[in-house]
Amino acid sequence: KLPAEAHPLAENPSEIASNIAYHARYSPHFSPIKFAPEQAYYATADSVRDLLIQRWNDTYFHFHKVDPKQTYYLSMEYLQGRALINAIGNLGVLHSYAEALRKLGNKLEEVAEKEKDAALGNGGLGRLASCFLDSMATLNLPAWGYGLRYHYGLFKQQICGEGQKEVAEDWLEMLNPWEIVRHDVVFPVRFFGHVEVSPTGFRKWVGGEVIQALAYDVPIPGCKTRNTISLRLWEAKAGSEDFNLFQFNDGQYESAAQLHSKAQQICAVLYPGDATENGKILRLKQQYFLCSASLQDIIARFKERRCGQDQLQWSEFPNKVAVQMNDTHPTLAIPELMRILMDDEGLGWDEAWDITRRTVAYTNHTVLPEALEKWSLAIMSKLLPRHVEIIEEIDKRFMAMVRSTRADMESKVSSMRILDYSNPQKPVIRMANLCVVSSHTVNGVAELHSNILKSELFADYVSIWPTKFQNKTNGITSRRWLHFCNPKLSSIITKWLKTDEWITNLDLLSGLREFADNEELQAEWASAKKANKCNLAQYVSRVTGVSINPDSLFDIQVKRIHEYKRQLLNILGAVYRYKKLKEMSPEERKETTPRTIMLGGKAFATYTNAKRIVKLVNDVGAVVNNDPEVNNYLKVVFVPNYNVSVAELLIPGSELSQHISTAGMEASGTSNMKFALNGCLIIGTLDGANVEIREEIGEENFFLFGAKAEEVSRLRKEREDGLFKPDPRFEEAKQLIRSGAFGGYDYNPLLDSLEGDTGYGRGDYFLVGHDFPSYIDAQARVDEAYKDRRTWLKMSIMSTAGCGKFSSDRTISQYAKEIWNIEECRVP
Ligand code: 26R
Repeated sequence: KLPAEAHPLAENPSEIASNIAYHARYSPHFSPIKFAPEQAYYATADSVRDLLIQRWNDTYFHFHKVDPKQTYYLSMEYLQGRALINAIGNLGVLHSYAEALRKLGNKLEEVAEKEKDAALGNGGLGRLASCFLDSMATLNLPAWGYGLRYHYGLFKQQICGEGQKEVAEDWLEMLNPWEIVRHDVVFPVRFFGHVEVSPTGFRKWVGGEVIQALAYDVPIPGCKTRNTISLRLWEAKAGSEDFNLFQFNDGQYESAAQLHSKAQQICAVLYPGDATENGKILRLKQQYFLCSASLQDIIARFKERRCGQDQLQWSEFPNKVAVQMNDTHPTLAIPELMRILMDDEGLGWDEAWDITRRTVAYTNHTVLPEALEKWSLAIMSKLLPRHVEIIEEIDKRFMAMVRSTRADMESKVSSMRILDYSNPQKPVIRMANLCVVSSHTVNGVAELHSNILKSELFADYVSIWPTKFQNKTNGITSRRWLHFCNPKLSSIITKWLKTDEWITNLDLLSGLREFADNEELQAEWASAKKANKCNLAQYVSRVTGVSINPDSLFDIQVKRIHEYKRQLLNILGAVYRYKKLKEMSPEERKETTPRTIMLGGKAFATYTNAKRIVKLVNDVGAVVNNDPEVNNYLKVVFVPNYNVSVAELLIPGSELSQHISTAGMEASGTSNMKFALNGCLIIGTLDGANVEIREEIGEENFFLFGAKAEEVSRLRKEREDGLFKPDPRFEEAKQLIRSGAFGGYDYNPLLDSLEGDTGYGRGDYFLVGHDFPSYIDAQARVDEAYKDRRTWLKMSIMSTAGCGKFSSDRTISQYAKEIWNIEECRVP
């Protein structure tokens, strides 16, 4: 029975309950027969949206009135996950909503679980963008995100006999209650066509196909503030005038709606496969679509806020607008801004260039050569002929500048310039070079990574622009990644710190240090962890059928599957542990520390070795978990379909997590921060942000192993020269897999990638063989430490206590001050 009336801005439990009931009745998405969790979810989300809309509009109008300098974060990816708990939590009405739903006969957690993850991203880069939005809103910064409204986000991962299977996931299938379509915000975006030159020498891009970009806004509520900012996602559309009714009535259905189907392709999927030429064109279309629509929107807003002024001061633009490019994916923002300023607004090159350079900044997220985007000049010239002219001009002027000011750098010009003619048949555009040349600031995402950028990847540019390069160590939002996902630990922290201010001032966590030895805190800490482990064990049993022992050490590695992240090192370690357990007597086994090793993560659909690793983990698990001699001491579980919501379950229940990439290769990592924040100890290499985490929490609380970044190139060389002597334990582990102990699949090609001399792959490029013995030793130290319960708990508390630095609030404050030059703009 549902109460009938409702107040739209209810904030106490009974008002909220009637508001939810109102939506169940009057904005229904289902037939009016039941009020099960699914129906309750949509009604609850609708009621939360009522709360958000006023704040959201107030924020927009406040920014409009104050007209501060505003940041626009351009990203091809956002990994938002679920929105419900986050929204009511940030609004401070979590308990009222829980109570309201109880009144209606539902449980908030069950209702919240009905929401599908918004997975418009692949991994770290996309999740970082989402954490950043949360911090921008919470810090009351005038800032917005721009992205694309993919219909199919990241695929759903199913595990079958062959390993990973990718299945499309239609997250928009049943209405998305968190978006509002802005039918009045539409911009044309052109593709193909040609450049026309007027008699006066003016250049204009014409012809081709024009697709409309339509805005869908997602509200991003800040924590403990009314500020609610926007994530604006563009949808591609063709107009009714593009529909050829005559052809349709003539039975030519496909050609009648040709532009409609082209428009549909643009936002169909996140990261369409780019092995084919068609795939490349589509990905480039997506990138340009984001850049063009967003810049038109930004410029429209710049003009709107200046209406009444008879002469637009374009030189003011960089004082009002900061554009941050999330990796090179939105690089086309550079030539697009130049094109609009010159061709549409009539500015000269120098003025347009000055404005563009003062507006855009670039964040690099990887040094892996295969992930540095290069676009074929031929493809780009077809799709974006005017932009190619502009890029060529930037390239030409850059070379002229270097040659006139730095004659000593002549030999570097060909590798620094934007166009790469090293293969004259197939010239390419180096997007990272275009970004570095055109941005006022370039940043890396952890201390070590930024130093590698300065000393290697971008070293030559540093000598020209010594102050252009910065570091901004990544961070995570403490709201989603501790307060909401781990309410038990969160309450304990609030109790011991006697305040919940840590939620928006994470440095306060250091106050836990003085209690790290306190027996009472340790007992509470342990009981929260135990409860989270039981919760996780239930989930694992439900999705995999494997029952795991909540008293074993929960050891987790979850992230995209990639050779540099070395899931293979983890599984070889597990195989080695299995072999040793088999060799022990029953009495000896009883002395060991029982472990549950969990791995999860998606492999890119065409990445063969990554998919083999997924299969290997599953195959090892099938043997180990069913071996009655050892399965009380070791379980190996592959957790399928790792995503934001699964992470929210795994991380609070983790005790050890693995961040074991080859030193120098993981730009930062952000899950390392999430695990440590939740009191999980880290076994890891000196890579990415691990270095800084270890510094903050203390080296005695971190299980370190492996080569250092500066040793890697020498070690690779030694390996190539046949100077590497493998540890017998490494050989044993590989041999057991090669012997067929884990089923009939041929793992030789995968394992051969770890050999120096097979001619296959790059000869253990990722140094698994080199790091294996120190990894096994570090794992032995973990086993010993776990036996001493109090020391372990102390280390766990010290991990949480040391994580203040890794708040994305800190990261975003630094971007605001040191790159964007923007200030707080709080809604009164
Ligand atoms: C262009 C294409 C090949 C492509 C390359 C790389 C598409 C997407 C990526 C994703 C990369 C850039 C990424 O996610 N990098 C991760 O960024 C995180 C946030 O800064 C880091 O924590 C993480 O170390 C890094 O791998």
